[in-house]
Amino acid sequence: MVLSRFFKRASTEDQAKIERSLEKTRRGVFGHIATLFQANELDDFFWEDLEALLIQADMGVETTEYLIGRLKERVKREGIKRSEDAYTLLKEEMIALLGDAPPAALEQPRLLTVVLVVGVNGSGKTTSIAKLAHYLTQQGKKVLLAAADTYRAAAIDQLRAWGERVGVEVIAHQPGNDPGAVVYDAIRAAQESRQADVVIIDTAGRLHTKYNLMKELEKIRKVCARQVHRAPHETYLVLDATTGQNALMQAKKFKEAVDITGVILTKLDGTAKGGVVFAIQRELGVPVRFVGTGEQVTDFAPFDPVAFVEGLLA
Ligand SMILES: Nc1nc2c(ncn2[C@@H]2O[C@H](COP(=O)(O)OP(=O)(O)O)[C@@H](O)[C@H]2O)c(=O)[nH]1
Ligand SMILES: [Mg+2]
Repeated sequence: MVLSRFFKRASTEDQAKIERSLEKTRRGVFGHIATLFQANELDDFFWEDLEALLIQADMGVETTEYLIGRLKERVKREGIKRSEDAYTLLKEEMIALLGDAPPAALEQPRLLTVVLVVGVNGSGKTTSIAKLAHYLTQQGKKVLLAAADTYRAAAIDQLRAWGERVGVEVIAHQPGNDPGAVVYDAIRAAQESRQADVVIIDTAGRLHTKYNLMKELEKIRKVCARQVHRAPHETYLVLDATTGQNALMQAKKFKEAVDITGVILTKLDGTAKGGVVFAIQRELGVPVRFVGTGEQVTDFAPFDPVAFVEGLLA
């Protein structure tokens, strides 16, 4: 595919993980899309069916209309008459929708990188933090985790358990303590005794009181910025792919409260849809940076637009 050369690709192994995790949706709604392109005239019925299927795939109305507009324009310009000839265009335009993300701050060399992770409970935040820690450890980085979800003792214990499993130290306080104080200690430890390269901060996921959430995240961000130049360098929002358009709503709310730099989209393996990725990128302008492809710690990959689209549309 022509477009693919413009993107930094994930490793072959990670590409395979992404494609494998999309089996459900490849056999589901995106399978229907592939079938639609097999032998059809590019008439009004075709475009209506395509629109309905894309919306069903969680792409959202706005993004669907944009994509169909682009396709129609190219079909006309390139004089394409049959749907099978438009299939490659569909893939190209879908990749283009995902492809213009700026380089990740996580990739840039820095003395200490601080990553703040936010998202509602159950989205896969703690699991993703463990996976990200493992991923970075594999790259030779020293990682430290900060248990700044101090509201529930179980949340601290869960992070500790993951820390042990992936061999990464967890800085934690007693339940109920100030999250800012945990972050302060974690960053200090990273800079001084532990000499870590990356600190990843787990936060509470309560969304029902936006004001409190905003205040708490703002405080954590201030603690980060005071200790490390321009920290947090990344603020990742964790979204559950199986919640579809609801994930998009959550993302909008979080974006109002905090400056999100990227999305970790979990449970790709559990969705029969997957189109929400396009809506997140287009409607929020926030790139998907990593995806969760299963429950194991290695079921995690940097997002790869080409592998993603190839996984949806075989
Ligand atoms: N299948 C699947 N399950 C996941 C994935 N990521 C997280 N989970 C599961 O989602 C549930 C909630 O995860 P957790 O990390 O505790 O969510 P948190 O409340 O946001 O911290 C757990 O049962 C995880 O095993 C994923 O990529 N795929
Ligand atoms: Mg958690």
